[in-house]
Amino acid sequence: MSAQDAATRLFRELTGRDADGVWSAPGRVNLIGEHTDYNDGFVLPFATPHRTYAAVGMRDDERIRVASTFAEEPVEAGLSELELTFPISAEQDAWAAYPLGVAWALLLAGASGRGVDIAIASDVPVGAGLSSSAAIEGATASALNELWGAGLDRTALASIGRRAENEAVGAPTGIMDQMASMLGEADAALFLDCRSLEAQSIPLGMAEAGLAVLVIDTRVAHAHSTGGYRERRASCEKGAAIMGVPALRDLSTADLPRADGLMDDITFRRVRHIVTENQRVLDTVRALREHGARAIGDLLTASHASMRDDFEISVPELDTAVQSALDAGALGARMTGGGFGGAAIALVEQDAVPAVADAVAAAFAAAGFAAPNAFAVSSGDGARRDG
Ligand code: GAF
Repeated sequence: MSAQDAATRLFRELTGRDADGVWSAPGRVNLIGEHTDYNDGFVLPFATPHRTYAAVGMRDDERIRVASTFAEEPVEAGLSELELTFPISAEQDAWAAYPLGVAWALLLAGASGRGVDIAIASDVPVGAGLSSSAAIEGATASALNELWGAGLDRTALASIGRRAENEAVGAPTGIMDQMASMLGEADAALFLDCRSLEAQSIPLGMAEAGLAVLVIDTRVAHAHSTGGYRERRASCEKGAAIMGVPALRDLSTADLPRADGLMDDITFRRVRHIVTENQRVLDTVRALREHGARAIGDLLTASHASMRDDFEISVPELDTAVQSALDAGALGARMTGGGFGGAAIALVEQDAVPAVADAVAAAFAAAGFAAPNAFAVSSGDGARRDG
């Protein structure tokens, strides 16, 4: 059964009636530009063909109820008491902070409306670093924006999703994932300036170039609400403060020698990753425009080396995925997303997809890692109404 049908069916089981509508939003693959978003920098993600569907209907009272195919029980709250709900401590209900957080953030932004029932189903792999969370946020925000007549544009809805993630879920993330999920376009990546939120669609032309993006899900679970992600963010803020700039976005590679003299080695390497990664995003956009997808492989691989050596957010499984894909002929490869697990991507010849996937699987087996899940992705559409 498709995820859309599963959401529609779950809604009927929950309420005994048909939903008022079905909305969906995709996950994202980040082509390049990692941890640059919360440094006011540049990113270049694209929307996945995998989507999350929300079948939604209005209620006659002021309550909100969310159900999903991946949870045993629905979670329910009064619209006026939503903020008392966060953080959700019961592990089995933690997922509900995403849709409930979106409703809460929309109400804070001035939306108003009656209660709603929401049934969610998804085919975005969870924990794979493809931002299944932004997909839930995007589908829910699109639905409530319409049903509550809030009239917010896609960029504003991305900010609603980010607020839910930061304040209701408690993950200190940037805006990249929500923007990619709301604004993605088929066969294009989204070149986003995370300071101005100005976004441009950059055609990828993968199929014309005979290339494919292979996602390699290492199956190493990751979370952004704790630990390493938060620490990296703090190091970036420290580096910017030492350099006397509002954000690391305001530094260029010419500033790095001065930075090196002013801060400890770890902070300097965190800063160097962000500064060089911003430059790599700009270089990738230029290469795509001037020469096409075949020209970006080395930039992807350089991005991975920077995350592995300077930002230190890779894990052995991600390094193995990248190296074995390159050894098998990939034009470039890098981990994608927040790191500490999740997925890598490899830019490969279309007809070499099975051979590269096999080579990566063999390298994982030889290293004693659990088998990875590799699949080719093309870029899909952003959030939309489906029914
Ligand atoms: C996660 C976060 F949610 C994004 O905001 C971004 O910081 C990314 O990690 C790293 O580039 O996906």
